[in-house]
Amino acid sequence: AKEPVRVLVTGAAGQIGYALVPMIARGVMLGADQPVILHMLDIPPAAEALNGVKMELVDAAFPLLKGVVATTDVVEACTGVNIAVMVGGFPRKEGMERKDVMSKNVSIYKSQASALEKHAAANCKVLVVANPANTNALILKEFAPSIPEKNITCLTRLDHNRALGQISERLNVQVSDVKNVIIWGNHSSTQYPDVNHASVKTPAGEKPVRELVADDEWLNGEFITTVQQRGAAIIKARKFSSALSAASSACDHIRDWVLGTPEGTWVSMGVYSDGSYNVPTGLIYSFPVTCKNGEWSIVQGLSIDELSRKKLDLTAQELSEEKALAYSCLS
Ligand code: NAX
Repeated sequence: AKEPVRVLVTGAAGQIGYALVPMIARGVMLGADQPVILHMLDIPPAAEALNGVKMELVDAAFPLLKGVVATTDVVEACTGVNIAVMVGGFPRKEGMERKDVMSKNVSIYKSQASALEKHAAANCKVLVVANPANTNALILKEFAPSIPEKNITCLTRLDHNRALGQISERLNVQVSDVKNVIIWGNHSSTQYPDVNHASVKTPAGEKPVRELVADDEWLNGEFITTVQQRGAAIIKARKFSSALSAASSACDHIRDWVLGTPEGTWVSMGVYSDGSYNVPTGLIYSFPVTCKNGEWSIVQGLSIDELSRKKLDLTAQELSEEKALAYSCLS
């Protein structure tokens, strides 16, 4: 039998946490044959709710779940973890300045970075979900210098999956037959959902999405804004932000990272830029990646047309500004 893997979920008493922990305990993240020990962290005001989640995990009698640590102590939460999914953060409330929200998150991610660096298992893989996801991940990277930068990522898989979903609905095809969309840049409304290299499996072989949709106006307009603003549309409909889709996408992100992407398929992950596609280094930016043996690599050599170039640069610009704002909160 396999040794259990320790998975940390911060913000585990929140909405995404509540959807995510049962998925992890059922093997959705790491496979149906992989036992897990869940580490759940939240803050003291949520301690009682967190304990309620722990009670439900016990009640669900998940065969793969070999233990649960539910704590408000960040050191206890981080100790020995192999995977860390960072969902906890300070939400933007009405009337709050961007800088104030950033400042709260910078201080959270700075201290959690140190705890992970000191106490997590060697080679711990980190996924930041909490917004501003890219910049929180960057702060975590900066303050955990001994964690390899390749191990620190942020979630844009939800945006990627939303793009697959929109194409599947439009063409009335199975979502599992659509692949290789790309989310470039920030997990924000400046992200660029790109279908220029995406394809659909048809009885006549793989066909480009552009050819099948045959409506560039829709692909360059409404499709992009729908994906960019899907989070807001969910809040409007549900009165709460995306939770089950965020949790499911976080599982997809980690599963593909650990177990590998299928041959011929890439996914989108926010990773530390190495300058590929002339994206500035020093940012956590969403790229198309393939994964093998527990490591991601950026897909190289894709053609970038003029419209795409502008959109790649615009979202990079926003990330540079967020980075500057985050740094201004450090002093
Ligand atoms: P909730 O407010 O329901 O849950 C957040 C939880 O984090 C709360 O239980 C809170 O007590 C806890 N928390 C706050 N500070 C903490 C700290 N220092 N340490 C540990 N826990 C802490 O939010 P939820 O809807 O679950 O969303 C969580 C985060 O995900 C938000 O930042 C949200 O903006 C972000 N999202 C990111 C997405 C992505 O694709 N990257 C999509 C979904 C979501 O909007």
